[in-house]
Amino acid sequence: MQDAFAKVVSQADARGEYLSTSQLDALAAMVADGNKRMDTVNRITSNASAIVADAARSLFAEQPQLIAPGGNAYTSRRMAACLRDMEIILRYITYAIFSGDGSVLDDRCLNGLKETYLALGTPGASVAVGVQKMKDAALKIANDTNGITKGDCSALMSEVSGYFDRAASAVA
Ligand code: PEB
Repeated sequence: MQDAFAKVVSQADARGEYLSTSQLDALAAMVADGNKRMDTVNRITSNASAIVADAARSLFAEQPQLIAPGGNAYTSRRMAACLRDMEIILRYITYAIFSGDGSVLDDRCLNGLKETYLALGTPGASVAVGVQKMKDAALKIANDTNGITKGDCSALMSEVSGYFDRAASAVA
């Protein structure tokens, strides 16, 4: 697990070089925009239950076979496991946003997840749809300009999108 700082340090160390100007510039920009990152993590974190529940509700409305008898989220036990999985994925995405680096998400959550779903007989493609729905909700909440000074968050939002896309494509 690395953050954006550790990553450039290990890249520079692998080449036996000092940090480059472009690396320093990129990190300086990240620090300058740090409040946007913290706000984004805070907003997603404090709305996590709603993000998960709404995405799951919408997934089950689109794919009712999941909650029909015999479905992969049928019975409370499987429903609970499903909601828990979505919550875990969202939690690791917030860690990646906070760190400015996806390695925590890759190493501790996504690595082997597709194989786990294959072994369980859980449809990874449906999990991916759930993740995309969480992405839409999270971006809406993170981008809500109500009550805050409006700034340019486009780069951060595309980074955030990227973590959700990475999670979705890892299980699909
Ligand atoms: C991954 N999910 C499940 C299991 C594991 C994970 C390891 C098996 C053990 C258990 O049931 O607890 N665990 C989870 C995860 C990490 C981890 C992400 C990362 C660190 O440690 N069912 C559906 C939907 C989908 C779903 C498509 C969107 O119909 C999920 C939610 N995951 C689901 C279900 C089970 C499961 C387990 C239903 C239970 C499977 C079963 O027992 O049949």
